Amino acid sequence: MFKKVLIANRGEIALRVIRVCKQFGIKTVAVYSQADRDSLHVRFADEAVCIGPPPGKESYLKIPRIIAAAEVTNVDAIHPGYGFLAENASFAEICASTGIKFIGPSAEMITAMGDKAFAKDTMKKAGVPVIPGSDGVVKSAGEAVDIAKEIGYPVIIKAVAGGGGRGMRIVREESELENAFKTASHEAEQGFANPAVYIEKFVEQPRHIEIQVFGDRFGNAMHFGERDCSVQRRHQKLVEESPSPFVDEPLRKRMGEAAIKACKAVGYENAGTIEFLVDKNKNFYFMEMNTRIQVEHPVTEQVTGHDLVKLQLQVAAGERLPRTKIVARGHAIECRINAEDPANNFRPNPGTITDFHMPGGFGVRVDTHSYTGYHVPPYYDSLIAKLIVFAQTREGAIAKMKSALDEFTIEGIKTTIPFQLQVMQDERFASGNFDTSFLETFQFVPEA
Ligand code: MV4
Repeated sequence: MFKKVLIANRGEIALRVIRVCKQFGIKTVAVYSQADRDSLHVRFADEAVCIGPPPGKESYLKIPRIIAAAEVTNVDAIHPGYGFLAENASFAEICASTGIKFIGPSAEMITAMGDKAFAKDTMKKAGVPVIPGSDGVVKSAGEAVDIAKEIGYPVIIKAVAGGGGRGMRIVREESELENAFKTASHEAEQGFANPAVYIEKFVEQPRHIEIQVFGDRFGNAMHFGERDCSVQRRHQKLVEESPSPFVDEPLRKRMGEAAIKACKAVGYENAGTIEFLVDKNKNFYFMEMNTRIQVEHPVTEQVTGHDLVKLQLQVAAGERLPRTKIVARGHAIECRINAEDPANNFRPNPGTITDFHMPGGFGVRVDTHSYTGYHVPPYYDSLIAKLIVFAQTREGAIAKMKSALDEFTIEGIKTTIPFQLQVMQDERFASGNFDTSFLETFQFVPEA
């Protein structure tokens, strides 16, 4: 096992990694920006190195500073967390060439899966179902028109370098296509310095269901079941759960097998997620592979009983994946508590938390870096806590989430808690009859 690990991240995920390191007796190094001097990841790590001014671009994204911090503290590995440099292939490459183990997949893998058209093509060749569409990049508007004629409208144009909902355009008829193609390509150039786009059939009102996978360096691959992430607003997930209320045993088996096939086809190492779109007829299609540990990983941990961050360290250190059969039991739900005002278009609401009291009890978990007196900085994402509940049934989990949200006290700033409380009381959510369009029609009542 590693002797010393640097955590190239902040917030709750930095704490999550530090805690696992402590269990292994691994020394930890935190890096922090000037805005995070009073953060818990700085306090709980054995050493801490300031890497620059508050903006992410000048600190948590500054590769040379992080590598310098790793070298002066003499670590043998870096955990990137999620966001920031977690899916930056050059960072993974520089780690490797400096003799520091990047706790995640190889740089080549990050590059391959970061090219969404290449990833899709790779999965198609491996026999994983993909959405009908272009074979790779579409070079001209004329070519797009021909492909759309074949697959039928509506279609969606996606940036090869996009992902997570960025750089997409839905086209409902041929007259809109040429314009949409040009704008999409232009936006992709502006946003990702890569104008390449591809085209596929637009799946109406799909569910977003993803499979947690793991690979080791011996070519073994396994999955830990699914997470339903359909409750999202403008591609920001607000509630996640496992298992999915929509997935029955045959579908679970098919999706799990497809995810393992995907993993093995590319020789994937470490934690990954295969994102699928699932239509109302239970057809599922590969969408993207995320090459990192995800925010919502705790729901999978609660139902499978496996510590996924611990497994990341073990696999990175060269251990084999466990041979135990993964059995999911019970039901877990996570709410992402953001410092945002749900009554004002989810506007970020940084500031000082004047009172912070966490819910507790059997089956209640809070992953957070917040505390009374903590200043939520305006520079980073607005996640201030993840509330995860676990119960034997979905109904029980919803009831537990309601009371836990109700008990959660955060004063001084606006949070998404009132919104999530109303989601928990929504009839469609309770029935499990929702898709990715759920929050578009959901009515939040601020004064309720
Ligand atoms: C789609 C789609 C419908 N059809 N692709 C959004 C995130 C990115 N990973 C891909 N996304 C979508 N791709 C086809 N062919 C609908 C979405 C989509 C979506 C997907 C998952 C969760 C929420 C979503 C919200 C809007 C659109």
